[in-house]
Amino acid sequence: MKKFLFVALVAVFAAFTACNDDDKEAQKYQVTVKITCDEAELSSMSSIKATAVSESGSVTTVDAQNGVAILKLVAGSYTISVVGDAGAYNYVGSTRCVVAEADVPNLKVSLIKSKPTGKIIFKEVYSTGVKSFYWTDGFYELFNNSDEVQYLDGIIMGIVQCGYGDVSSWADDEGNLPDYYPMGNHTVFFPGSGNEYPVQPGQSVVVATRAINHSARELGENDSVSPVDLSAADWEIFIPTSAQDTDNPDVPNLEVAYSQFGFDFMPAVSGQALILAKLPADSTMESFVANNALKPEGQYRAALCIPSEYVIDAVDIVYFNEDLKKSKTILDLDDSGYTYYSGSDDEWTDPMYCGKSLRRKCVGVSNGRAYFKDTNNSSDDFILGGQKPVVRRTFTSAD
Ligand SMILES: [Ca+2]
Ligand SMILES: [Ca+2]
Repeated sequence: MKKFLFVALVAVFAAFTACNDDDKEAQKYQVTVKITCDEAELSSMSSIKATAVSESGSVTTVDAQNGVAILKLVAGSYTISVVGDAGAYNYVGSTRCVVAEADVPNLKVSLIKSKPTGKIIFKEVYSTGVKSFYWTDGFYELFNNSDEVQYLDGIIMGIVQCGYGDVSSWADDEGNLPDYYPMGNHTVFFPGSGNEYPVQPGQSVVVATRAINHSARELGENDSVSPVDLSAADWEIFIPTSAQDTDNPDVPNLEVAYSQFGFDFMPAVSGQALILAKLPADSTMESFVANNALKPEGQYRAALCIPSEYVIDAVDIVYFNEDLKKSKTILDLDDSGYTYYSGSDDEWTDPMYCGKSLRRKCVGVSNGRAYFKDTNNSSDDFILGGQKPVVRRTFTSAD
């Protein structure tokens, strides 16, 4: 029954999308977004953009004038995110909106100051795996998007617990997320005492779940070729307590900060949010973990809960369930939008084992060096739906 409902819903969305493309007369309704924040802050922003992402993934972006953005949208459910550009900072906010065949005259979005533009950021991530049930070919490419040398030492990478389409069990009764991120599976980090592992401006490092040539694996009857060779990765995630994990001795290993469960580093193959955080200068990893491993009432087991204040980059890769429900797990100040994998280029289908990656948009190339979009709004910063993964993808111009 659930399967039938899912197929029917996809068919409805497909018809809906086709109708929009073909019929220019499709009825649109006016959504008036009223942006609230401090007057002085408002005047510090050079531009404010409002972006609506529909349930089927179509994106509409408009500029706001005098704190008001007017979107023209067909009936449906949307996530509206607003980003104000104030140079080193952005101001961000988001809300949900249902357009039910009527104008929405007064949708309020209040803005908060987001994190500064990231220095070390996710450039490309790949964790969907390929058929059949092969998921150890994941990789995470991190990039120095700044103009100064940055250090990997003490940078933590982790997977945020989600509700698999429903609201996270860590949210309160109103659905509000806590100001920390509960980590699932394994949380890993770069070793080093502070400045042992530099990354030059415009350079990236590739972290492999397993640093082998996945495209050379022997295929069974229903298997697909993995799109990636990770034998020359810069770093490898090796879980010493896992009987199944393998260690390429030529590729240095990240260390494990905290383990909950799992054979290896494994975000859900349908998508799960990722964060990068920086160990505070006055902590060791042992003391940080001891102070932040929490088991609030109602939780099945303890988790490493990383306070948002230490997060340096986050991408809210949402997990859709069969009824196309989804729920953000990242706070607006770290990522006011969301992105997702899709198994199909036309409309959303479950991406598990589809062999696609998510990558950030390139905003320009200067003297051969690429710069990537980082407005803390992954609906706008990433290519939605994904594409074929490329390790160390090169750019000659902006997207
Ligand atoms: Ca591994
Ligand atoms: Ca290794």
